Amino acid sequence: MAVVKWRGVIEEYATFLPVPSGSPVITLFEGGTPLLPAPRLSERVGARVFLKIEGANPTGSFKDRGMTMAITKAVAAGAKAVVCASTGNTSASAAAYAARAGLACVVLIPEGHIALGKLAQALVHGAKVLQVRGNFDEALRIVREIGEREPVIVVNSVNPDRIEGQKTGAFEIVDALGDAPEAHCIPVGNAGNITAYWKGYCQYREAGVSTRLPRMLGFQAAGAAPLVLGHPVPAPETVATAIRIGDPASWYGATAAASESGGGIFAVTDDEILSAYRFLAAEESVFCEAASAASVAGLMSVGVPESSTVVCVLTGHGLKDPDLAISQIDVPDPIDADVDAVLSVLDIG
Ligand code: AN7
Repeated sequence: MAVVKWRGVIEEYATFLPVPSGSPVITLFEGGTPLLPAPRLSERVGARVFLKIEGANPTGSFKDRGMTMAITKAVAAGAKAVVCASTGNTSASAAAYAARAGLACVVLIPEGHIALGKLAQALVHGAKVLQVRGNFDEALRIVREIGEREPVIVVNSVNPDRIEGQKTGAFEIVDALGDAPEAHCIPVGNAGNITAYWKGYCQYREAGVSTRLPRMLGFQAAGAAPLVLGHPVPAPETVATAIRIGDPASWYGATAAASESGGGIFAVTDDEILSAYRFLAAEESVFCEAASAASVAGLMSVGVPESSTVVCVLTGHGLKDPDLAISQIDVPDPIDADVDAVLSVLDIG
C-alpha cells in the first residue's frame, strides 16, 4: 500500500480554509496528530475516552495549527514582522514559523512565569524575546496597541487566521471517529482554541461530514477562571502557567461554544490538574503539560453520561516544563557506582 504523506493542515483541509492562492504555504507539516484511546481513563469515568495528542505537533503544541495559517497569510500580505504576547507556546510556535518564512518575530512574555522549554524554543528560533514585568493580559494589551500603531501583524488568537487553522483539530477528530464525539473536553486560557474547535465541529456538521455536535466542556484553572466567575481576574494564579490568563480575548467565543452546544465552562483546582497530569503519565503513558491535563481533570470532576464517546484535547507536550515534572516526583539520591549499592536500594529478587 502506498504511504500517503501528511502535508500540513492547510493543504489537507484547503477546502475549509481561506488560504490565498498563489502565495507560498508556510508549514512544518503540523496536524495529523494521534487520537489515542485511553483505556484506563475510560474505565475510570465509564465512557469511551480518546486523547488528542497535540504535543505531537512540530513545536510541541496545538498552536502550530493556527500559526501555519497566520504566518502564511502574513507573508501573502507582504508583512516583514510578526508580534505576540504569550504564556509560552504561542511564542515558541510564532518563532518557528516566522523563522521558516524569513519574518522577524517579537514575543512578549510574563517574566518568571513561562516554562523553560518554551523560552528555549522562542530563543533558538531567533525571536526577539522581551520579558515583561506583568502578566499575560498586560502583555497582550501592549501587543494589540503595537499592532494598531506599527506595520506588524499580531499572531495571537485575536488574529482570525489563528482560529481558522486551529479548527482543523475538530476536522481530524471527526475524520478519525467517523462522527463527532458526544463530549469534547478542552483547557481554556485565552479561549481561542475552544472557539476554534466549536467552529470546526459546526462547519463539518453543516457540510454533512458529521451528524451531530459535541457538548463543549471547557476547563479553567480555579485561580484563573474568569469565564466561570463571570468577570476578569486581575491577578490570575495557577501552576498551569500556560493558562494563567485573567481576561481571555475570545471571551464571547468560549461562552457561545459552551451555551450553543449545551456544555459549560468549569474550574478545576491545581491539585486536580496535577493529579490528572500524573495519572496521564503513569496510566496512559502520555506526558502532557499541566495546562493540558486540565481537560482530563475536568472530565474526572464533572463526568459524562455512561458509555459516551469523549475526546480530551492534550494541548501541549510535557517536556516543555521539566521543572514541574520533576517537582511532582521523589527523585532518589545518587548512589555509589557498584552492583551492591544498586541492589541495596532495589526491591527485586
Ligand atoms: C498547553 O501560548 O495562551 O484557550 O500564549 O499553551 O486557546 O488560549 C497558551 C494557551 C491550553 C489555552 N493549553 O488555549 C500562549 C497561550 C496549552 C496552552 C492553552 C494554552 P487558549
